[in-house]
Amino acid sequence: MNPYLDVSEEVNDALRVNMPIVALESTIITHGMPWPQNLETALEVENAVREEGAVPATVAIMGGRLKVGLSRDALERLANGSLHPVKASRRDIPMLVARGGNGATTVAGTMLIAESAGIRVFATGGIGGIHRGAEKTWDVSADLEELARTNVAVVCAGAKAILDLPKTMEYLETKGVPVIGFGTSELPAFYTRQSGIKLSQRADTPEEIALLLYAKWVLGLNGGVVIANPIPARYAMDKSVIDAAIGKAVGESEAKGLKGAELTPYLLARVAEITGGDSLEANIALVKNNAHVAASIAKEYERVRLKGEA
Ligand code: PSU
Ligand code: MN
Repeated sequence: MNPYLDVSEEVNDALRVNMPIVALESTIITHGMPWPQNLETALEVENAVREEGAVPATVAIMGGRLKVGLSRDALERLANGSLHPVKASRRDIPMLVARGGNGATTVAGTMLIAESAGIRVFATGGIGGIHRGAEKTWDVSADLEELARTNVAVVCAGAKAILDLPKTMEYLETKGVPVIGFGTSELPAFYTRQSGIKLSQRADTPEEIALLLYAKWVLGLNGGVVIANPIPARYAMDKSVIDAAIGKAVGESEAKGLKGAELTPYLLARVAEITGGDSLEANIALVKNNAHVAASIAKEYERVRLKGEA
């Protein structure tokens, strides 16, 4: 057992009785959305998981402890910025633990902590990927490497077009990470339902996905799975509006010479500003939708797993 892990009582009970659990990340709260919508969204996303009969497990690092399952008070202190949490990916975790620091976990950080707690399903908004211009900058999110090695399924709305989506897909293919369209044969592009990129794998029910996850991990094929769930149609944005906003934000980031961990938060915040908050509304809707789908997958996965082990 990981001596730095603090699993909440609720999540611990759920693990003990094989209830479905959905991990949730915290960078989206601290570096992906403004206060106070970030706290409201974090609470609503937890509720979405509960509505499906699963238990939410939001992950963060507080006082050097790897927390799995946060109280409302802890969520609020993270969201309002009073803890000054750093964006915590795989590389940041040892230092935060050693120094008792506070961190909000990215997709990569959440995956590795979820796995160590025994949680296999995780819901978020969008994964990190290969940034535009990566042929010059080498900016490849650690999320992709984590997906290659850690046994957690990530339900997302695809990836934002702040990234180079074709390169991101090539990398996932190289690393053997299945990318499954949920009810779609095309990679969703976060704010819009379509990217023009065809997917090789599609599933139309949570059960199909659960069977695939079980097969993958029983086969000893370590690594994650991306479940790409399009934004609900009524919240999807106009492609020309969002493409223009992203183009502007990327151009500004290049002019400022931004790089490293600060780039993604900058782009997310600028796109929200440029669209006058419209993108934030879409973002909130798609994360909640992903939480519902992840919970239904977690339920099916528990059923399939318990049957397989019987
Ligand atoms: N993409 C989004 N929203 C987000 C992020 C990415 O559409 O909130 C966050 C996630 O936490 C993701 C991280 O894991 O940014 C990736 O950051 P980087 O590109 O620095 O690896
Ligand atoms: Mn990066």
